[in-house]
Amino acid sequence: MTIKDNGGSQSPVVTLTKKDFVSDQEVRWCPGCGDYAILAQVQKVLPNLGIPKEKFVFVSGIGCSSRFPYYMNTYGFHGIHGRAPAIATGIKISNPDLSVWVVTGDGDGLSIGGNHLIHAMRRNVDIKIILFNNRIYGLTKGQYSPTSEFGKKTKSSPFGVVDSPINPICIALAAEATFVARSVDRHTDHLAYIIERAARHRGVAFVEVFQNCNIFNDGAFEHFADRTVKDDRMVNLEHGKPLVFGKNHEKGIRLRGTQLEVVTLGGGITEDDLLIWDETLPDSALAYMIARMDYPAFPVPVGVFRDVAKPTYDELVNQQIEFAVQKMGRGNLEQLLKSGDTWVVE
Ligand SMILES: Cc1ncc(C[n+]2csc(CCOP(=O)(O)OP(=O)(O)O)c2C)c(N)n1
Ligand code: SF4
Repeated sequence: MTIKDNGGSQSPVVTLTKKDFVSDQEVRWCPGCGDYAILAQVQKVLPNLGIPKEKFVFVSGIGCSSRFPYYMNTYGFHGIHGRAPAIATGIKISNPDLSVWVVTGDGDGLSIGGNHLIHAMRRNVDIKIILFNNRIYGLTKGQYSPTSEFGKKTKSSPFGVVDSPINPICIALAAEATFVARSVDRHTDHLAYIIERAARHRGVAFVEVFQNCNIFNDGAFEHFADRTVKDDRMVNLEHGKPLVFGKNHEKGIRLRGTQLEVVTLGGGITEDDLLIWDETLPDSALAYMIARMDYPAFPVPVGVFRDVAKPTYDELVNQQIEFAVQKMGRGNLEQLLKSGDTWVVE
């Protein structure tokens, strides 16, 4: 951290670095876990935001990923399973000037906490949610999660999973989250870009990160995200640009009627025929269709699916409180609880 005198009229300008966000706690994730890469990118991005360190708070639930707040040299709250969005909502409403982050896993956020996650998103609470999706329960040693593939054999599904997986991006879009994005733990530059975009969004920002659990689900994303194949098997959504992919930028995504299709450029097909990505569309139907694209029929999409503006829950709640205080004066909770129909049980 460096502190510069800015002429005396205002408080000094504080320049933070990645190191300022590294805590003194020993990191307890397994060597090689994708969580390290996500932690490193968050610590790298936060100093860019111009927000004082004491204004950040990281809230988590339970799981390997939920150990995250220990490793951040910021305020933090290792909460209860699946409830981080509720805790974060309370923090943001009562301290609107804080930058509030939720770190959750696919088990924490989509099994036990699915309900809480959906409501934080539909309310547009100004919090940033990073969902570490390793498609397995890591902390409890390898049971299947809501994002595990159909047929997957795990310790809790020895004959294969018989339920269909949740697509977290589709859930976020259906809940009308105002910022929805996806990245991959090892694509570090892309991940840093997405985290910074999420951080700068006003309103709820939901980011799914494909995260390798090298102990209980190693290589879950390798078949499309490995550096040797990703150009042909993934597509990066870039606002205002056509959906092009392939090692030589030779393939694209076209909208034909109500269906998406993969086309090869050339032979009469040009970039003008391709879908031009627009992350600001008020209707998320197209983003939903793109989110459903999956390998091998389609490239797996990453990037920003949606970025729209809407009043936030915390600002609306605080406006109502201000309005009520102006109209009726400051309340008294004790008196309120004892008012109206109350009984003494003896
Ligand atoms: C109320 C409650 N139910 C179940 C558990 C057991 N439990 C701990 S972590 C976890 C799931 C973790 O999976 P995920 O959120 O994907 O995180 P990961 O460990 O993979 O990062 C479960 C079921 C618990 N701790 N508390
Ligand atoms: S069990 Fe998996 S998710 Fe948990 S720390 Fe180890 S590698 Fe990471």
